[in-house]
Amino acid sequence: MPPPDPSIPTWDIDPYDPAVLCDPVPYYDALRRKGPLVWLDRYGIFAAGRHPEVQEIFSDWQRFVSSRGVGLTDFKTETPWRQPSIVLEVDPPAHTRTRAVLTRALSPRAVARLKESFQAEADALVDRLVAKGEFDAVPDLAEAFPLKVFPDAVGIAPEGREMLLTYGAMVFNALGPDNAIRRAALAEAPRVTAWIAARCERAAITGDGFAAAIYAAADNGELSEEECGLLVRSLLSAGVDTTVNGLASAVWCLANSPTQFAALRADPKLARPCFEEVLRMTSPVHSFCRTANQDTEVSGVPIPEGSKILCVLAAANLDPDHWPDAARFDIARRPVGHVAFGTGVHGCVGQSVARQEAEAVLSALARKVGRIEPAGPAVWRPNNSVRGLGSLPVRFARV
Ligand code: HEM
Ligand code: OVM
Repeated sequence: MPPPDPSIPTWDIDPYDPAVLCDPVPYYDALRRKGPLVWLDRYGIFAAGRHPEVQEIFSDWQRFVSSRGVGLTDFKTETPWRQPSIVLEVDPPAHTRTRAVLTRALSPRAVARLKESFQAEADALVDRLVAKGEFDAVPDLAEAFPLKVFPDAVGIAPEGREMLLTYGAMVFNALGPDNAIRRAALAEAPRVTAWIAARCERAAITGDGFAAAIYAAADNGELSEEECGLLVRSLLSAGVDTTVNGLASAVWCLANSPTQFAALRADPKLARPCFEEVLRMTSPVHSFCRTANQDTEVSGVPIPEGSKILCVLAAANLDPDHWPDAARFDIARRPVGHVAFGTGVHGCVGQSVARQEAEAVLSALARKVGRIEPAGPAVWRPNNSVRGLGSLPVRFARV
């Protein structure tokens, strides 16, 4: 498909090729070099990889809407694979109403209450892993920790929690094109969708966690009970794969940068800034789309109404014109303005939960592990929207 204007740089790359998804940094670098906006003729979409344009597009929900989907599917002309999210895939004012309920349910106070239980769980897990010595950090740490603490915090019963990983893979892969990765993930849809829907019902909710706080909005008449169920579904969609891949990437960064791990050990209070730098370097959500709902332009490039723009958060977070020594993993950097959580009205509403989980794990590593050594090849897992590892063999040496 030709670009809407002949002056726009055009590129025939497939960003969803498994080889690109598993080794994406050369693609990010080339995308930024080609221009502020690049036309991907294979898909007939724009892509933005520089920090200023990604920032601008995410900050303007009126020109660049989410209600036509944040993947390649245009909800205006094609049928979504599931009932759209009532927070991620809507625009203000509908968004404002549902977002307010999630903001309250995931408030700093609600999240701070979890600090001690997250830390106890992380300390116990890391003790077990140090005793084990050698293991795969993806299943044994990065998946194990969120799969325990997150459903507990939401208020989901323990049985069948692994299904949350399958559902996350469906949700994030579905945002990409109709390729083999997407088809394989969605093959699981009937079984998993029914399980998730049942977990989101009010009767299935346990305790006084995030889900109970969401359902309080049904009692005060703010939202319908059905809407509350869909917001619980949003937590289960967005809250597991993201933290799993953030934690796996954190271990990967630290295993490959012994001096940075030594700096973290020397000052365990660096756990939070360390995770921010991991997010900047590895951006667990590598890209999300927006759709132009009017003829407009960005950085002088004309964008016709209906255009999809792939915003490559991971490329913006490595933009050398924005970050000094962008390719260097430096836990002292304090990378304020990274876009790993997005920005603007849809900026991640669960970010304090993610940070609380990461702080617990990274501070346990800092206090309990002497060295993190690679113990085999790291294997990346191709995903149409998530950047992360499928396997990460490591050795934890005692302090
Ligand atoms: C939104 C990333 C953890 C729930 C987002 C967005 C990004 C993101 C990039 C913006 C989407 C957009 O603008 O289209 C991440 C990363 C995480 C993480 C990298 C972990 C490191 C979580 C957690 C939860 C969560 C733990 C739940 C507790 C959500 C929800 C939205 C969202 C509900 C939609 C917000 C809205 O549309 O207003 N996340 N997320 N996320 N995230 Fe997260
Ligand atoms: C949702 C949701 C929110 C953020 C990310 C996400 C694509 C889903 O509301 O279902 O994953």
